[in-house]
Amino acid sequence: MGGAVKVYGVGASPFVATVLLCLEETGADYELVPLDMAAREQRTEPHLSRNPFGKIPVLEDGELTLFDQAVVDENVGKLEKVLDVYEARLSTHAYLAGDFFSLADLLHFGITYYLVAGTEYATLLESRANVSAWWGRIMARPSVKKVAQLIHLWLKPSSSA
Ligand SMILES: N[C@@H](CCC(=O)N[C@@H](CS)C(=O)NCC(=O)O)C(=O)O
Repeated sequence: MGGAVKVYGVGASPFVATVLLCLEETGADYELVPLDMAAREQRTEPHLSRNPFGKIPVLEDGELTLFDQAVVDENVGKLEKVLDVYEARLSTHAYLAGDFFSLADLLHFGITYYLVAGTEYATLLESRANVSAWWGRIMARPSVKKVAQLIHLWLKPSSSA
């Protein structure tokens, strides 16, 4: 076995923190390799060779390099099953907890927005009529529109001022 798993990123990122937590919980030997986010080191080489999307975290275990896109790709099957459950639930109620917008919906926003706007998997939602309508209702909320704009600048910084 070759050395510690390397995690490229900064602990302030919730995605990095989640990976670190998994490694801690499993007792894996790991090393956090910080990037200078202020200097946009994640968007330059050699990081772009690790993750062409220029994101953190990236996990390197010997010859294996994993970034979230790979994790998403590998878990599409699981996500489809979860979305089928949502589809059935949302056939009887407008929102997850009932016919009212609640924390249950709100907590889905960040990661679902990322899936729709930042990956090629938007069709997973679009192909499910009730899930798609639910997402439309969420996206129509003024609060969501405002926050989505902020996220969009983050996902596509080149379009920001
Ligand atoms: N988990 C997703 C998202 C990761 C993510 O958005 N990381 C942010 C930090 S929390 C990042 O790398 N931002 C830097 C950038 O986009 O340039 C992925 O790896 O694709």
